[in-house]
Amino acid sequence: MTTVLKLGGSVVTAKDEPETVDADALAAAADALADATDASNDADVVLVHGGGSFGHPHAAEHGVSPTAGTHDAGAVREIHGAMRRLNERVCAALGERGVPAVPHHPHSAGYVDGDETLALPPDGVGAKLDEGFLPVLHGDVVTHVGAGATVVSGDDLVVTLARGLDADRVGVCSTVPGVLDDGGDVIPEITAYADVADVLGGSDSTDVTGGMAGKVRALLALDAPVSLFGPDALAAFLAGDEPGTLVD
Ligand code: IP8
Repeated sequence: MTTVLKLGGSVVTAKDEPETVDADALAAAADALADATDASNDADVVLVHGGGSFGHPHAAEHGVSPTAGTHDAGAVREIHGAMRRLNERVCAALGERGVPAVPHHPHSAGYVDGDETLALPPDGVGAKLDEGFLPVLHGDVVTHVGAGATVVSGDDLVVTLARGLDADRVGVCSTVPGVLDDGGDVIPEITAYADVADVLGGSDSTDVTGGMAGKVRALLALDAPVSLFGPDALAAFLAGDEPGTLVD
């Protein structure tokens, strides 16, 4: 049973404080992962975390995004360096609790090819799982053919990894308890984009501003069921429940 789990950057960092971990939130997430895994990661969990107050401010400062690249190597080092620092903190929090967490940096392991596709060989991640490690990936800045380097989000990594590893379950933990309807209630299940087009908007332009539309579309295309939930439901998800919104 392979599970790909994304922890949103805003879950584990203090959003408005540059390069600041939300220590309580990270501890709570690490506790939940420690309870659900063992010292040899027999549960085959792959963790991906977002950028929060580490990667995003540096990316914004240099004008780098998924669609705007840079050839400035210093900018690349700065953005990637910030993400490595957060990754170290996440791995350390897990390691302190006996979770066999090891880093897997997308900047070194992958790139975006000429077809705008994220090429991240799943074999390296799979080998870590086979050896009993819990790979911890993160949103990053990666080489982008024809554009220098661009930002790849944790959400993109989740989709690529879930497909490449043939994951059985996917979880996306953010600060909201699921996909919300117009009244602010959690939509329990989404099986087709048409079901939620009114709420999420039909246009791709929503995605550039961080909307849910593109995310839900990409997750619907996966074979594995995906749960979108808030931090309070992380333990339940890891225990096998389907909290929040199920995209299937
Ligand atoms: O927070 C972004 O990852 P995300 C990573 O998952 C960087 O979108 C480098 C800003």
